[in-house]
Amino acid sequence: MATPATPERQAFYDSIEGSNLAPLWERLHRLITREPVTPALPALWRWAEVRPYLMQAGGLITAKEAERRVLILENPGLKGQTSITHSLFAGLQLILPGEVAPAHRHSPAALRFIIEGEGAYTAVDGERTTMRPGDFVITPSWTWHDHGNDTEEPMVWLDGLDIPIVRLLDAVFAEPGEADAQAVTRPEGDSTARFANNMLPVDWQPAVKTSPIFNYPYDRTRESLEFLRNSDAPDPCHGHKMRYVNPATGDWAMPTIGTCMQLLPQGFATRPYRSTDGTVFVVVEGRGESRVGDQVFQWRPHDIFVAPSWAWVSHQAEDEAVLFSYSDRPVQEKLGLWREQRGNA
Ligand code: GTQ
Repeated sequence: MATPATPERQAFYDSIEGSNLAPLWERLHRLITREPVTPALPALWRWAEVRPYLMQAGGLITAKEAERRVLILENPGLKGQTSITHSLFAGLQLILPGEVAPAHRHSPAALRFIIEGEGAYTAVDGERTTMRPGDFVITPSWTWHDHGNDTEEPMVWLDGLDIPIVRLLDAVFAEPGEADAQAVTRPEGDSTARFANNMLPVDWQPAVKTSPIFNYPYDRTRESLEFLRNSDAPDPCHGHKMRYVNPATGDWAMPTIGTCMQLLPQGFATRPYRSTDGTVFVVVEGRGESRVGDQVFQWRPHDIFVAPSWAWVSHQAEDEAVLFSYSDRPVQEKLGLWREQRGNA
């Protein structure tokens, strides 16, 4: 209920402002809403439209000068805020042949979801991993990382970071590296051999909250989805949906960002679904359309779209489709805030 600001009340509000005081009753119902209210809007970025701009950026600035040559996917409801949802950042990063995005580290964590190109690397704390389309690669909080492209083709991936969360908490730290490319101290495949084959070194104890696997390759993800498609009925709201896990804990792969991959069979239409974690979707395979709130997005491979918190989402796959997604669900779960609702229609 609005409380009318009579001249007498307004004079009072004006008089207390200088003492750093304000009347809660003027604001309460905008703060404590019956259900989530977000300025974030549903939005779609078409690869066919974005890719030429990315290549144009490639001619304007080097990866070294830019430090990270990234076009921010900024939510149209959050202009100037450098974020795709209230809590998460998304950007498309381009590395051209021969370039290195120099080493640095920071407290915000990053995921890379590979879109185009094959064979460039990202290095994390002395180990390189070769990136291929559909791979999900993690840069945990406060780990040294640089990216390099020794191939003949441009390499593009989606960066998903928890920057807005870490900024909300005023816990951002960053440090530049001493050299552009960090020294390689472990052979490629080290983390996969130790942690990604359903085993862990016998006495190993996790020192951080992030998965010790730093590349979840697409061929293995795809193999699971393929199997599920052939053996299970699809979930009415999700199709066949899997979450990426930290094998040491069974928890999400990253402490602040939850990541999933889902397969929608050809012709499948999901029932509406909503949850409190605003979610970024990347189309990996197939064509289809998604209704997000009052918008309908037609999509094809490499398109990216965002569903704000508590907006109804339903998908319809024209061909068999595969969608990668990420959100702040692990944070909300830890805080006891996460909710979901399944619709019928
Ligand atoms: O690769 O380190 O998109 O620090 C934004 C900030 C990527 C990165 C981004 C970053 C990075």
